[in-house]
Formats: sequence, C-alpha cells, structure tokens
Amino acid sequence: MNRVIPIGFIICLFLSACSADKRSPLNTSFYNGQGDKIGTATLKEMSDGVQVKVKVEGLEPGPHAIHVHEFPKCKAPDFKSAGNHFNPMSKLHGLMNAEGAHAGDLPNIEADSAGMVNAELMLPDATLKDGQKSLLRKEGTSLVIHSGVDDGMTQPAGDSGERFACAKITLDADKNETSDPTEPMEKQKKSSK
Ligand SMILES: [Cu+2]
Ligand SMILES: [Zn+2]
Repeated sequence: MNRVIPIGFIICLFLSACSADKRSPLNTSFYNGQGDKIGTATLKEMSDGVQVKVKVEGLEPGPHAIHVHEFPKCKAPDFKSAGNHFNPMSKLHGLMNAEGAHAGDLPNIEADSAGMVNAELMLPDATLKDGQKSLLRKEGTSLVIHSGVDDGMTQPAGDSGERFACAKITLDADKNETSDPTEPMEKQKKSSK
C-alpha cells in the first residue's frame, strides 16, 4: 500500500520538477473515451485556491458536470479508474449541499452550440502545494467531464451521468502531450530502463 511513496519519489528524481514554482501553472490535456485529445486545462495556484481554465471541444451542447477525481488514472473508455471525487476533508457531494462540498466539486460547464467550452473555474479548497488538500498529493488527481449535469445535491456525485473525458493532474501531465494517455506506473518503468 505504501508503494506509492517510493514511486512518487523516483518520478520526482527523474523530472526534477518537485519544487513548488514548477507546479503552477500546470497544463494538462483532456482525452475522450476513444483516446482523442479534445482539449486542455490549465491549473494555477492563487491566493484563494486553484484556478482551472478549461478549453474543450466535441461536447454535446449544453451544461456538463466537471469534477476533480481522486486518482490520476484516465483509463478509457469509462474512466472509472479516476475513482470518486477528490474529497480530502470527508464532506458530502454538492455545491448546493449544506454538508458539502467535496474539494473536487465544480460548477457545471456550458458547451455552446458548436460543442465548445471556454471556462474559468475555481477550486477554493485545493492547492497545488504540499498538504492534505493538494491536488498533487500521492501521485496526483484528475479532471473528469461528464455527459450529464451535476444537480449539486445527489450523493455521491450529483447524478452526473457517464464520464466523457478525463485529464490527469500530475507533475508531468504536460510532458506527455503527444503520446497516448499512459498510466504513471508504466511511465515510471519505461523511464527507469
Ligand atoms: Cu466527476
Ligand atoms: Zn462531489
């Protein structure tokens, strides 16, 4: 179970990218269930949380749920590998829930009639620095866009429908732009050869 610690340490050694200033802004890419890149996200450490800029195309027009999920694993086609919502403070789901919200909960994004999104969101209970609320703690986390809408209330995930696209939030997320989404474990094996 504790195997994640030495692996994280080894990845840090290879990338020498573990100092806080290299963590922000952090760029990553969204891939859909067919493995096509459909957009990008840029995460930036701010005084009041982490800003998330999302640029995506190829969505159904209308609102879509988007959340930070707990694992940096975007395994197509269903992205179940991303796990539940990022929830370090053990709250309930939903921005409209009195006992919420998960630190990874975000307002819905709205795709225009061409299926494009250009949104600027905020994660007030997250950081890119070290600590319990860090999006980069352990191996990292991920951003998931759903086919449906988050109702802000229903447990455990707002009745948001299928997972349509996924972007890893890891220190090396932007170093892998051109290749297929790869699991951190596989990447670590390759780079140690
Ligand atoms: Cu989600
Ligand atoms: Zn949630």
